[in-house]
This record gives sequence, structure tokens and C-alpha cells, in this order.
Amino acid sequence: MDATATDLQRAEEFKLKANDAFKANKFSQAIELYSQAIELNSSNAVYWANRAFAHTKLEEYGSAVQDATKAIEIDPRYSKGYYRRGAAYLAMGKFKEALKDFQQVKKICPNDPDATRKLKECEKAVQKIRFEEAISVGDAERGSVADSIDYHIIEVEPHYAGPRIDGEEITIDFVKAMLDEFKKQKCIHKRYAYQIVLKTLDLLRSMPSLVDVNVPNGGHFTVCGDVHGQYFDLLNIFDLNGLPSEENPYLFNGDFVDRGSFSVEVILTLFAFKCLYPKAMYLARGNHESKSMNKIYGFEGEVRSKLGEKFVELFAEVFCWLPLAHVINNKVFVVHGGLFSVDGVKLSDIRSIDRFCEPPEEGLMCELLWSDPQPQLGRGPSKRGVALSFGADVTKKFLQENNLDLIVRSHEVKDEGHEIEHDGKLITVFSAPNYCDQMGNKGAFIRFTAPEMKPDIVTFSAVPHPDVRPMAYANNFLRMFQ
Ligand SMILES: [Mn+2]
Repeated sequence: MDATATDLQRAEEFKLKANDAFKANKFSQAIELYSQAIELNSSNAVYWANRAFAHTKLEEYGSAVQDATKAIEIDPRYSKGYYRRGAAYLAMGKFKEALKDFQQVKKICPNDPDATRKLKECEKAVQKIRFEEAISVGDAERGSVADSIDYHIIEVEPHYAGPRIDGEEITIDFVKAMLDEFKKQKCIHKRYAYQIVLKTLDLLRSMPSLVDVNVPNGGHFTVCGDVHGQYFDLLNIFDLNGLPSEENPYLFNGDFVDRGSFSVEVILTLFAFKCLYPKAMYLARGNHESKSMNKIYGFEGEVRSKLGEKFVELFAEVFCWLPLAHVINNKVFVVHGGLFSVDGVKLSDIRSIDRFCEPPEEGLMCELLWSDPQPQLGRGPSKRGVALSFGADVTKKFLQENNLDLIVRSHEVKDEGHEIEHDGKLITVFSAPNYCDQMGNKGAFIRFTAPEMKPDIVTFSAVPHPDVRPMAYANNFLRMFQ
């Protein structure tokens, strides 16, 4: 049915409201308003392209590609359609697809200096990636980077004024001094950074892919979500909830790094506590503990700048040893992303995943790291364009079949730092407040007390940080599209 004149006018009103919401960084609201505009008039390419941009802001790159493609179908001469799709492909690391779209933009607007510049940057990036692929040795052939490092022979210069580790043992006094050093935006000596990372690697290597955590009666246990390089907010969590210790154990549920520009500080802090209290600091892999993400979203650049090239490879290796999921007191299943494209997955299937690899593009490991819950029943395509979305029935069935009570996952920014879905059977927890200095959200963590294991959610706001903006170390040309 064709839209009436009134419909067209109302659609325009929704678009204007959506644009305002977008400018106020209220991206979910903007998507809803653009959707209403589209419902009234689905043949306006601008609505689709704008909604694509809002999806990009929420990291829903799959939906962004879909919307931008629709805009292109409606108006093949509309350069913004290609532009938005190119930017979404870029964010997904699909550089070749992105390049094609930017070439199209350039074709439509041959005299636009901005389009020319972005196309050039994209060409450079694709070339760089081809070059890196050509010179990179297969993981198997290269062997372990960790095995090639002996930190004992690295000398600490007498003029080094930072904290020192005496011998083999990392102490709480050292860790506290390190936290203070990081606060002052100084780094620790590479020797000690190696020592922390290598010891962590040894500890992680001995852990299964699915880790059982036991909280004794009367004891408590804290689960945190994404930190994303927000070191000063991490310190705030410790101020609010206490430093990790044997009496105050933590699980950090992946996405420690990327985006925030204090990712090196975050990862060394978490790893140092892992070394100090192996039984009171648990770490799970997130989708950002991977080479492909770290290349795009800042961690690789930050590591190169603060610690040097060798650590880039070393962190990539350690990340491959991070466990994929945890079960607390046989009741609470904790994972970064979510559940699976197939029914009937048992905890034993997760335990037996051979995890030492970069996250694959499909299968159980991919889905654990990338999936999201959805309000509809059943399963649906992922808004991100990776893995899938799963409904309350999928959650319920998995819990029942594995004799569990609750799923805790992270991976999605939430206004209140958390969200309870699927009839109370699934909680999202996200611990990076005012994510990317932009989203205005709260952070949260969950405290469980045994034996009841009732989730007690604590929310908190962002604290100030030194003037280094998020993505400061990220790929230059990706930043142009943010
Ligand atoms: Mn994530």
C-alpha cells in the first residue's frame, strides 16, 4: 500500500526526532524512531541509511549492513548507503567488502575530498593486511612465543624507579605499587610485565575450557562484565567491592581490552591478581581477546606503544588459553556471549572444546563468545553478523538439561549496567560505565553469596580518567568512521 501524504509527513517527524536522539547518543531510541519512520514510508533511503548508522554505534554491524543494503537498493545513486555499509564492514574487519563500497562512493562523488581521502586510507589498510598475511607464519610453524622468552636474563637498569619483583614471587605489595604506578600513567619494567604474563599463561594452560568454581557456604563471589580498557573504572570497582583476595574472589567475564586506552593497565592488573590468587581470580575469554579484534580496536597498537612488538604476539598466545565458561556452585553458568545454534549442548561438550586457537567463525566456541539473547522465542540471526540470537526457550532448555539455575553473560552495553531477561533466567552484566566516553551507561557487577547464590546487582557510574580518549591507539582509519 502506498503511503499517504500524512504518513509521509509523520515519517519525516519521526526521522527528525530520531536524529535528535542520535545526537544525544541515545542510539537504541534513535533506532526505534527510525523504525517508525520506515514503517510509515519504507521507500526513503535516508531512513535506512540513518538507522544503519545507529546500528553501527551499538556494534550491531550485521543489522547495519542490512539497512545500508536496503538504502542502496532503494537508491543506487545514494552515496551514503555505500558509505554506511562500508563503515560497518570495516568495523567487522571485512576490509575487502568495505573497499568495494568506498570505491562506489568515490564513483558517485568523484570530487568529494572526504570520500577520496577515506578511499585512500582503506586501500592502504587492505594493502597492509595483504602484506601481513603474506609474511605471517602459520601459528603451528611459529611455535610458542612464550617458550622463546626468558625474562630472567632481562636486566633492570639501576635508574628504573618503578616497583620491582624480588625473585619469582609476585607479592601484594608489588601489585599495589604497580596499580599506583599505572594511576600516574607510568608503565612497569618489561621484565616484570613478562613475568606476570608468563606466569598467567602457565596458570591458564592448566585450566579446562569450562571451569567449575566452588564458593563455600557463607562466602561470596563477584562477577564483572566487560571492562574494555577502562582502568580507572576497574579501580573504582575495587574501591567499591574490595581488592581481589582469597576472601573476596572475582570472575572477569571477558572483553578486558580494546576500545578504552588503558587496556595494558587493565590486563596486567587482572593477570597480576591471577598470579597472586589463582583460586580467587577467574578470567574468561571474550570476543575481544582475539587477534582480529585487537588489530582493529586498539589493544594491538597500545601494546606496541607501551610494551613493544613481542608482547603483541605474547598476549595473543595467552588469550588462547583463557577458559571459555565458568559454572559457579553447579548452579550459575557464566559466559561472555551466550548459547548455541543447536539444542542439546552439554557442559561436557563445552569442557571438551579444544580452545587453543583464535575464535573460529562458527561452532560452539564462536557462539559462546559472540551470541546475544533476544526477546523473541527460538533463534534468530545475530544483529552483529556473527553467531546468533537466542530466546528464553533456548535458555530454559539449556538450564534444564544441564541442571542449572541461571545464565550470566556480558558482551552488550546496558543503560543500567545490567539487564535481567528470559523470565529472570538470564542476566547481562557490563562493567564499563560511560562506555567509550560516549554511551552514558552505568556499569554493574553481581555479587553472589553461597549457598543461596541469589544475584545481588551493584551499579556504579563512571569516574574521571586522564585525558587519553578511547580508541586513541586504534587503527587510524577506522576512527574516521566513528
Ligand atoms: Mn564482547
